[in-house]
Amino acid sequence: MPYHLFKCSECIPEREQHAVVKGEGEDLTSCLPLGYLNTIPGTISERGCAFCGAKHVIGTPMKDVIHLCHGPVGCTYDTWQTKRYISDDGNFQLKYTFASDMKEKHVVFGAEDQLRNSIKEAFRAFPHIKRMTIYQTCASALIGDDMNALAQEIMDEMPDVDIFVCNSPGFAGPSQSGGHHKINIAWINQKVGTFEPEIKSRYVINYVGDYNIQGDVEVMCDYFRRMGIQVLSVFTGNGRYDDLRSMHRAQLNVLECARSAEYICNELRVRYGIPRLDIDGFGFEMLSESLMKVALFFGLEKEAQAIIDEETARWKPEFDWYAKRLKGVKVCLWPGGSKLWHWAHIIEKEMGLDVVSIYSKFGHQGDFEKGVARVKPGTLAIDDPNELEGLEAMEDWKPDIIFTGVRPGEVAKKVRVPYLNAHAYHNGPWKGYEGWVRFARDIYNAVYSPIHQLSGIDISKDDFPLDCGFMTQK
Ligand code: CFM
Repeated sequence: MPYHLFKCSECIPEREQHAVVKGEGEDLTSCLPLGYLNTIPGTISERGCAFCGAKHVIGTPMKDVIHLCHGPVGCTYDTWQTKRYISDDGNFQLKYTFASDMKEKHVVFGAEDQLRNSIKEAFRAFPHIKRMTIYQTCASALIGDDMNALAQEIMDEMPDVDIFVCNSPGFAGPSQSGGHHKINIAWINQKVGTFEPEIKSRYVINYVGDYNIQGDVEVMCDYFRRMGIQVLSVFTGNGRYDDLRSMHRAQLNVLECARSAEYICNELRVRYGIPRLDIDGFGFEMLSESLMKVALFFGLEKEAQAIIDEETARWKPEFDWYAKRLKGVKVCLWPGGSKLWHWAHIIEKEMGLDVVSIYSKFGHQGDFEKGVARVKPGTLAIDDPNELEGLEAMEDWKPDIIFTGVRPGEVAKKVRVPYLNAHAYHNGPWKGYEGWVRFARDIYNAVYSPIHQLSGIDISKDDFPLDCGFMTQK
């Protein structure tokens, strides 16, 4: 058995089936870690909750919308500074957060009046915004406030506003992934088909599962537009609420993050017959193949080839400069979900990095299947890791850098392993040809920065060496 039990988790033996080391000639059936199960009591999970997956990952990137939490004000925490899904209309959705501000008395006596007042107050405060999403939280779900009825009441009273209700409390799944599912289905049930768009091209797509982290969506949509394609809606980065109501009118769903948004694509296929095409915006080769796949669907191969040639010529030389200097750098690829397989082999193939470990906080077994298939023997794969396991893995697998989130990243810094923010990026966007250069540059800067060596020196000591001997720039 290739399972790996961390020393620090010996007291939680169930953890053993959540980590594997890929063996020589292992086939996937015997070396997949378990995934998408409830976190084992006693292990301190790094996962988010189902509310977070619905609101903070998928809901809030929608731009022209008041996003209101029906719950305690603390549930609104993720906002400007913690999320980086920018929009081109002044970042309204990041700058302002709204909550009905439930208190103990509301838990006892109900919070529907409080919510009604909050909705009206928010629309009054921002009269130019006519769209709203309301998110259920654990507190409001437990007391059973009927948010759908209330939203309908307000829409009847204010005919120019439209409200979407997302019932995905924190406990509605083992992780944020449960919330992705809930909001996908809620959106297609409540909103798709309720708005008719203006069709301006013979080629019309929805671009799905991209949340515009530091501008990813802008980069990708620029390629589509240059091919003559109309991007009817983006689910949901920099997306407009009414555009997303008209998703049923696209000819093709182009899906980037399958982990978080395959559900709505599958439903659009079943209900409206719109095919789903999975693509990949990371890496020169995968991006070029993706653009060509979209082009083949519409017969736009010439247009796609022109973009591929132009962008490759423009960005490849700079990329190569970094790739040469990244060869053999050992990486722990520790994101939340799909980046585990989006990046695993392409950073090895194109940048020469050496992936020694992959993990996912909430990936399903299908994600591990794709991830483990793409790494070499000897690689450690972990599902839903805890902080101590991360530390032990760094000690045993000795990465030069880890790609992960802020919390595990701060832990890595303490043991002087540089980290890059795989979620929000350092200097993104990282998608697209230009983005791939930015990613390589960020890795280069992290790996070759002397700061991690310098931080180990005790400057209070008399024998503090003036020549610190840190890695010199190549
Ligand atoms: Fe998809 Fe995402 Fe990801 Fe994800 Fe996320 Fe994210 Fe992520 Mo952070 S939707 S699965 S829930 S690509 S927020 S934009 S970076 S963990 S790997």
